[in-house]
Amino acid sequence: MAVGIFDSGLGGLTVLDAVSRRLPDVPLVYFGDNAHAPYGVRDADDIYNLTTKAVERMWAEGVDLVIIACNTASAAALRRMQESWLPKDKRCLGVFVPLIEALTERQWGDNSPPRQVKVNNVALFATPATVSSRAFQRELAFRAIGVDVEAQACGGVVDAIEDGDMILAEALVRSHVDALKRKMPHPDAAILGCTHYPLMESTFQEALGADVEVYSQANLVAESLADYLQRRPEMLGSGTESMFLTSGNPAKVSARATQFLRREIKFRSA
Ligand code: DGN
Repeated sequence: MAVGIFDSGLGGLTVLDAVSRRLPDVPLVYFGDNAHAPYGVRDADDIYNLTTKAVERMWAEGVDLVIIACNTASAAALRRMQESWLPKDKRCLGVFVPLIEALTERQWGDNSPPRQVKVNNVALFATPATVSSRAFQRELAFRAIGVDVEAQACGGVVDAIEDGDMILAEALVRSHVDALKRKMPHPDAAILGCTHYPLMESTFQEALGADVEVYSQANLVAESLADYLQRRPEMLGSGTESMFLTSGNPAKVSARATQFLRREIKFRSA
């Protein structure tokens, strides 16, 4: 039985890459909803409908556990999916909780009351839909008190990366960091709350300054999945090859993914 990794497009390959390095024997089924990307500017109902449809498609490949690697879908749809849609024998895990557990120095599944943590001022960089959902702040409030979060919607960055225009992406990141700093001059931690932003991590770090700790998701999600599978080995099987599905044009998506990961990736039509 494979583990599914869902993203609105190619950004989730940063998570797939980290998971396959951490858990090299676990077969993965990746679904990129490239036909409908980007999600960051869609409304919550739309994101919910697209995400549930994609997860159902992954179930058809025998996947019982899906990582919703897309922050926008994790923010706008995951809670609703878990509360009113997901059958008992299926699981969907999001990408905020591992990040917040790292930020608040908690172990997986620690449900003790919220408490004071080391960080006081947190800058969140994410898509407009993630920022307006306030899902990050909600999940953080379950675990920590006294943390001030300033969120910056980073319009345009995902499109620039998807288009391969890294010069534009860099300029946009710098201007979003400047905008954030006008609202919060001295953050002590920064969250890259979008699958694509690890590709710009050095630009974020440089623009923020060396004293700001930048939290990027991919490795934290991989670590949290390894931990989860150790506790829930029945969610895991072996034997199948990894598979890449897209709702978009497989030839185009494969070419872009191969560039992205610097190894050959072959997508097939979902
Ligand atoms: N994958 C999305 C996210 O992590 O928020 C970014 C791409 C998008 O659909 N906007």
